[in-house]
Amino acid sequence: MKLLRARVVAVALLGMATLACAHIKVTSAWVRATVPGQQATGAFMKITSTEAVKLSLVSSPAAGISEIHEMKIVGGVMKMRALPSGLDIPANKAVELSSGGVHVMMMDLKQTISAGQSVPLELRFTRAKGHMATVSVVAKAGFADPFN
Ligand SMILES: [Cu+2]
Repeated sequence: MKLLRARVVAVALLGMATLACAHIKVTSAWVRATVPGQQATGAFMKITSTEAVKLSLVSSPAAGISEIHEMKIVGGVMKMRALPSGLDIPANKAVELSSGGVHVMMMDLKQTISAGQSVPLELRFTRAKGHMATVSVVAKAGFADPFN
């Protein structure tokens, strides 16, 4: 009887842990390498989450400012602008940040980003009820997508 109860408690705890954790996965993260003097570049990746979350903040020690940008055609011209309220990541559906679409814009670069260099990024996600989840990513720098 005692053993049975212990097992029930363990299962209940396991269930809770699953609910409490968003299981956000970031893969294929890369940053476009820069040439000396270049002030800005883009970071790209794939994000999946088992629950709906919003990518709300990005930061990197390599850049003074990191923003989430979208590409939009305004008057026939492709323009970039910061997403004012972050990027929605639906549950169980991969969202790709790519050079032609939504991307992370890294500005006020601290130094040249050479191909092959590792660039740390910290992604902050907002979950239901305003809880935050932080995911640390090491992106690979290259002049082209190393995952494609
Ligand atoms: Cu941009």
